Amino acid sequence: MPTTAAVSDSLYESLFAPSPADAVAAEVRAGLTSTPKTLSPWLFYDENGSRLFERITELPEYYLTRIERGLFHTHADEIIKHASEPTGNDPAPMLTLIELGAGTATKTGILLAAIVRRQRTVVYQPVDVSETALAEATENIRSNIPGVTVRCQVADYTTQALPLNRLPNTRTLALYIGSSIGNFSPDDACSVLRNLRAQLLPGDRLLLGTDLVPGESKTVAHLLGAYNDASGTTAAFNRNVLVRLNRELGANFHPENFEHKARWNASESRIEMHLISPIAQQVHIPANSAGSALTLKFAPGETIHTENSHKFTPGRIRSLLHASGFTLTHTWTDPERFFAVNLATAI
Ligand code: AVJ
Repeated sequence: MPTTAAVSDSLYESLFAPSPADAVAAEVRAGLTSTPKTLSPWLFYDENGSRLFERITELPEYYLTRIERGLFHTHADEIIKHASEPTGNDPAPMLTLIELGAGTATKTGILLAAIVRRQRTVVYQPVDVSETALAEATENIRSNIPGVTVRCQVADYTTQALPLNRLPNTRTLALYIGSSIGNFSPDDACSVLRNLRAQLLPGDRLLLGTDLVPGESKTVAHLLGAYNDASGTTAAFNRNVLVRLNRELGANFHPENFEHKARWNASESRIEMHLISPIAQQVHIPANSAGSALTLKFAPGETIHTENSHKFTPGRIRSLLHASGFTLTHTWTDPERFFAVNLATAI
């Protein structure tokens, strides 16, 4: 049963999951001893990194958040109407909202307000790895939108069971917005959505936000600008991962000795972020729970690949959803087709 599994899984996780410090040590060792060197993007989001990301979402060049928010403003009632559509066995379903990687949930309020207009009350379950972000989300929603009951859950939604405390006769609408799905390789994106699907019932809905490939109006220059902004905020966000490793692992990176670089990889349809070492240098990481001390050597021009941000075609979105157990039913995009919000039904 979904409820029992969720409870015992989270109990198991709280008893036996590696502590975050161990997870950082293990992830960093694996990534920086491989060729080419990599660091996983979840490492960006310490307190300072989360703050820098919030600033990125307000930059003029970073169109993703602005356009997605605009799509919600324009289409929230229509999105919620379609998500609440009656089916044979469920003539007037009430929605429960669950959000993967909710962060501070600033855009979600628009959708919650539309749900409350339609059904008066709603249970909202934001899931995130960051406890501080969830506290902010809860405060933000509780004080601004009457009728919402917030039940937050700290969890890694990519692998863990979700807190679906389903009331009788409700339909779950799962939100996975902001193009967070873009951080995953095509195979991993499919696994994340399948993990979600496994915890839903047929007829439940998914609202997926996806950044789009360049097209008639959108150019590669728009993409590169969004990941290499004039104020240097994205560069600071990228380098902050090295600051984090110095603080948490006692490493001795000189972040100013690494250059921020965003490049468009057309064959993989993704923006890549790298930290380039323009000079030969060595970095030391003391022994930790993941193993003995490390001396890392960087050749001039060598990079650490810190992030992939995949960009989608409509066909790719459709096939990814289908391969994960969903059917795409509606897509909303801006007139210039920079970004898409997609509604799908669990099959
Ligand atoms: C949070 C993964 C959607 O890929 O655009 C922003 C992260 N990285 N600027 C993205 C990010 C650099 C962002 N996602």
